[in-house]
Amino acid sequence: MAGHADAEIACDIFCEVIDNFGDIGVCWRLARQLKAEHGWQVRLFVDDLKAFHALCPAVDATLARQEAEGVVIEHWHAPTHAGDTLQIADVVIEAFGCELPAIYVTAMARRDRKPVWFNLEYLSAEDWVADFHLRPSPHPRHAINKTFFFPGLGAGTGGVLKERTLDAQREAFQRDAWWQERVGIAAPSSETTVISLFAYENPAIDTLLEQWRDSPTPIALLVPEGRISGAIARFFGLSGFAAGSKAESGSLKAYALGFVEQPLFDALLWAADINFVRGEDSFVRAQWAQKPFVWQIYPQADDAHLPKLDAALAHYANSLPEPARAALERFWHAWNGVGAPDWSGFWRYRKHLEQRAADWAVELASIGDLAGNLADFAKSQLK
Ligand code: TRH
Repeated sequence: MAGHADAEIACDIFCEVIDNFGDIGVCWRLARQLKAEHGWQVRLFVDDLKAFHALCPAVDATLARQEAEGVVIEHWHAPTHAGDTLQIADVVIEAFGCELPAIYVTAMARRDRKPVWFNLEYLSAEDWVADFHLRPSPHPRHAINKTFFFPGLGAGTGGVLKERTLDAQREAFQRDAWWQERVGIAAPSSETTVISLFAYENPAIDTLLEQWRDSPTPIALLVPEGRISGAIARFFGLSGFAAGSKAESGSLKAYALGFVEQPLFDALLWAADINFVRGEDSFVRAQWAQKPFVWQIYPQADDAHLPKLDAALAHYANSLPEPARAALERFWHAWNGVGAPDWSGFWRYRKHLEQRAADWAVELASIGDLAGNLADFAKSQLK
């Protein structure tokens, strides 16, 4: 029997928002891409529509069911809830180990044509990921397998999300217009180093702000309103650093930006010379931006995140000349609680870091994009 044509494939994605924006950020990006690039009929179950609304203002947090960008969005209001009528999709994605409604799993197992069931894991650059990617795991009670889908940075993993149009959009980016529109000033001259700062609270921020203030050349700091804003405000002696705020000290000028809908986030990364990013999705976007970046990994108990940080460095930094590689490693470590940041010792390798950023994007693209990899595997199973 012939496999499914893309247009017939119905896909349900289940997303539990643990905190912040990464869980829904990844699911929303994947949902849009499966719809727009693969023509799938996508339904996205999300338990927190407020976080979703921040990424997509068209989403109305009071509605049980709605549609945005061709994706059906269900407010997943209880663990047992699986939509008003129980429809089982061809492809079912449970994001980050969230538990599917039991009634839905039972119905999946009973379906004549079994759905392809993925557990989409968090991104990790660790080597073991390739060994576990696409491994099936039989359900303990029902006759159905779940497949582990591991995003990753290396060959044999599921890769990371990247839209087909992303590079063309980046190349068409209008820097001057962006500065006028988003920051309300003319774009700074090339003498100024532009830094974007999307971060969690971070004990290293004060030292870094001092180093930027005392820098021999001007620094423009762009700070999306969020968890780091309080520290910026305190540094400048302000009561807050909400969108639209500006502050200046020594060589450092800082500008607070509003949180923008997800498709507009990339432009911030394109506008800056170096990007501080965090979590999962912005970490990936910084790589596609082809600019040097600093990653604040999502902190875990017992420093379990540090080997993951080093695994990412092993991929990203491996072909840098040794002093630049060591400086990058030291700086990333310092931004993640190990050691003190040394901005000038890091940024003196700017040219090497820029070259590496461009080369790395080519390497990373060679493993294919996550949505395409997932769609290919699903179609190979739907026969
Ligand atoms: O928000 P994050 O820290 O998300 C997470 C969560 O903590 C999650 O639980 C954890 O498991 C995961 O990290 C590893 O960082 P992340 O992943 O970068 O997600 C932020 C999203 O917000 C990303 O999709 C970009 C988006 N964004 C906008 O859409 N507009 C904005 O203005 C900004 C600053 C970000």
